[in-house]
Amino acid sequence: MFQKILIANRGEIALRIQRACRELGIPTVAVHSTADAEAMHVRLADESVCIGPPAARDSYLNVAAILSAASITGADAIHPGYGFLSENAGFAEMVEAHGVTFIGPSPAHIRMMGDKIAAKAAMASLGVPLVPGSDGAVPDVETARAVAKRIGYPVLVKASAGGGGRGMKVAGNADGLEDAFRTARAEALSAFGNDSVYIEKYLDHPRHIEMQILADSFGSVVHFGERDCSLQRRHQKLLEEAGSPAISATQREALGKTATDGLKQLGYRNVGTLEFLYQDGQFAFIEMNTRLQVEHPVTEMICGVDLVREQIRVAAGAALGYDQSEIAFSGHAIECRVTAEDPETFMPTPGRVTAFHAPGGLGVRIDSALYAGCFVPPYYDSMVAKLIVHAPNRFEAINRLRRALDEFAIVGIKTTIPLHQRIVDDPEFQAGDYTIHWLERFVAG
Ligand code: MV4
Repeated sequence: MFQKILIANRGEIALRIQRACRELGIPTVAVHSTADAEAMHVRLADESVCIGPPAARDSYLNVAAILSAASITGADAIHPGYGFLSENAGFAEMVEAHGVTFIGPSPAHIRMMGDKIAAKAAMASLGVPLVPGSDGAVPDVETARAVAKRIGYPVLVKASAGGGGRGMKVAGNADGLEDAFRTARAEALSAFGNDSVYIEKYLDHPRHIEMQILADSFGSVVHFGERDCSLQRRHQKLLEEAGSPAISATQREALGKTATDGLKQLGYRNVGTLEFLYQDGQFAFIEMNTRLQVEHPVTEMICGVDLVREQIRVAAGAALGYDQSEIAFSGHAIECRVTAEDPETFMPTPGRVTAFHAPGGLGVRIDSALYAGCFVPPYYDSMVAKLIVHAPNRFEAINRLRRALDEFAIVGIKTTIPLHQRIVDDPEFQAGDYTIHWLERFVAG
């Protein structure tokens, strides 16, 4: 097992990783920017190192500073959390080149899945269903026209280096195709330094459903079921559920088997998530995430697994020690991402938290680095707390979520708690009747 783990992140996820380390008996090193000197992740770590000024590119993305921090503290592994350097294959390579274990997949797998065209090609070869589209990159408008004619309009032009919604353009018909193609290309080049694009049939009312996978270094791969992440606004998820209100245990089993069989053939290790669009009873793979995700707690709650502990164990060379038949799903879990934003305008609201009271009780979990008196800096992601509830079924989970939201007090800054309260009271949400477009309309209307 590792002697000391450096956590290359901040906020709630840094605390989440520290908690897993502590239960494994592994000391932790926090890194922080000057803006985070008083932050909870620094206070709770065994050691801490200041790695630079507030801007993320100078601190949490500063590879040389992070590697130096690992070296001077004697850390033998680095956990990247999510965001920042978590899906940076070059970083993972450099960590390993310094004789430190990167707690995550191999750099080659991170790189493969970061290239959305390569990821789709790999999944297709492994028998995972895709959205109809181009066979790889589309080099010019003429090819784009031929592909669109074959699959039918509307189509979506996507950046191969994109993901998370950046660099996508819809063409409703042949007249709009050239413009969509050129705009997507230009945006891809300026945003990612890579103008490679591909085309898919545009699905106009899908749900976003993702499968959680875990693999060890010996070819054992299991899944922990799906999460429904359809409730998002401008590609920022607000609420996630496990399981999805839209799919049956039989569908879960089938999709899980497809995903685990595929990743076993790929030789993948550590955690990963396969993202699917689900529409009209069909699943289509779109992307794979090679990191621990923000919404991992809903999976932990229904499976009774500590995914961070599992990540650390398999990175240290341990075998899973269990198989799919031993993973049972129990009840329903829902997560609300509470952000420091105005609940109507979504403008960030950094500032001093003057009082903080977290809800508690049966089936309630709070993952947050806030404390009374802390300062929410303006430099980073605005998520300040995750409220996760677990109950025997979805109806009880929603009831518990309403109760927990009513108890939650964050004073001094505006947060999105009032928006979450409105969602929970909505009959369509309660019926589980929503697609990826539902929330945009809800907040507009
Ligand atoms: C799509 C799509 C419709 N059809 N692909 C957006 C984020 C990126 N991960 C993929 N995305 C989409 N791809 C096809 N062929 C609609 C979206 C999409 C979306 C997907 C998941 C969650 C929220 C979304 C919001 C807008 C668009």
